[in-house]
Amino acid sequence: MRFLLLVSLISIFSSSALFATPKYLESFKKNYPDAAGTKLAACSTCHPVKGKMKEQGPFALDFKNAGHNFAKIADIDSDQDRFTNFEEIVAGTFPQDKTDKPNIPFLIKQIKELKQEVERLKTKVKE
Ligand SMILES: [Ca+2]
Repeated sequence: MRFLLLVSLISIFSSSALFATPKYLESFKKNYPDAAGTKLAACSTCHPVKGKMKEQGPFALDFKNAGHNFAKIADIDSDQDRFTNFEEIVAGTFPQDKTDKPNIPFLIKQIKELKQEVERLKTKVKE
């Protein structure tokens, strides 16, 4: 009985899926700190089917194919909804769900604020 329990525990803890998800979720939060407190900072951003962690959505597959590098998939539209993954994450919508899209006026406002911040930083660098 103890042997079976030990074998089960080894099997569970050696599963790469079990360890991979929290590691990549932490990486996601570091790459997108503003998304840390949103619905996107959850397993469902990469695993859209609840309870089926082995199933990966298009965002997760692009992330995997890009060597687990979020920067490399920022300009990709993983779910084919005409918004890049970066735009979706900034807007707080799922980059793996084509029915969940950014609100255009919100996105335009965010882009204007980012451009103003870039100009402010450029001015500061020149000083
Ligand atoms: Ca989407």
